Amino acid sequence: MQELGRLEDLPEDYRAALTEQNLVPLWPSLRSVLPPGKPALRTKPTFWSYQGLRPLLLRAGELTPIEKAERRVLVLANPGHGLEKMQASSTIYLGMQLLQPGEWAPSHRHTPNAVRMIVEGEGAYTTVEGEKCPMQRGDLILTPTGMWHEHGHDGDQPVIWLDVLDLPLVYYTETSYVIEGKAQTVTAEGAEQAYQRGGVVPAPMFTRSRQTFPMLRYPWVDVRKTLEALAVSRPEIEAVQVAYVNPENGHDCQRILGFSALMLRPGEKLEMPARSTAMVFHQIEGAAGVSAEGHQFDLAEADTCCIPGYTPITLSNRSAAHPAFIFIADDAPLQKKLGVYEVRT
Ligand code: 1HN
Repeated sequence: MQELGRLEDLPEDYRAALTEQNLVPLWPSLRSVLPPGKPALRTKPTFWSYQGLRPLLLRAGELTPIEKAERRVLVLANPGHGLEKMQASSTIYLGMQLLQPGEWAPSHRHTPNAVRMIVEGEGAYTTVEGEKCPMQRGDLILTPTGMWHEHGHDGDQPVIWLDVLDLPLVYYTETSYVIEGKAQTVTAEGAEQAYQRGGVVPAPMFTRSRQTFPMLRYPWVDVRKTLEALAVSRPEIEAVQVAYVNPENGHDCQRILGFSALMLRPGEKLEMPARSTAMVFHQIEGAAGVSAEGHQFDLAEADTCCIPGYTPITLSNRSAAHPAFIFIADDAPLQKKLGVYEVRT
């Protein structure tokens, strides 16, 4: 590839004249914005230990009252982006949030989309647009763009969950903002029961739901059951994996980030081809190894890691006796809409 002229090759007065008129020569920067064959990736393989962060999060509960935090969160930041940017990848934000018994995180709505993967504790709930969603370990709860949400806790132990947002992307597009609101009135509970079984959806008087987000809570008990059934009924499939989708139309459950759950059978090793998306892996149950680019992360329950895009990844179950369950987040829905999604086999 032809080497291009450098900025330093240009006379001082010419560079100053360009700057004066807010002009920039392309050629000194062309190779860096358009590198050959593969993007320059800021996202670094990064691991966050739950046992490591948990005491610090509990201490935040003592140091900062909920009223002074609104959302009491430690952000899982990728050093490749700079910790202050609060990014796990170019598009994904991750945070571990703590709610103590009796605390309330007030109602608001914002443009970034969020999901919560519940990690620990009983008795907390999120109310989303009037629908009360109880939080149980492994549940996925959506709070999509523009929808009111608040968190409460009637239990007696700390509750901790993983927040996954498309905040870095929405912030980058200069569309990120919040509106504060009053406590919501609960108008629905257990709404996900209407979608208990794939293939049948509510159709009162032959009318299907037109909601963009018909299902807000994906209970782990059901997802786990589905994965186990898949492992038994389809022993030949390469990956025992399910996608979190809109049950009315089968599309990804949110527009920017995609979510799935994967079961590694006892002793199983899974080679995944390089994809253009960075990926987040969070251990729901069991123990898995995640290796990529010469890095090897051993995930125990509630551990999380991030692997940059364009990288083959090997997942392995570290137990020969028990299945391992992993929650996966990526930005494939966004990349597919943009037309830049690739799988390199
Ligand atoms: C947010 O609204 C929540 O509602 C958590 O629990 C984390 C991070 C950035 C922006 C908004 C929540 C968030 C957030």
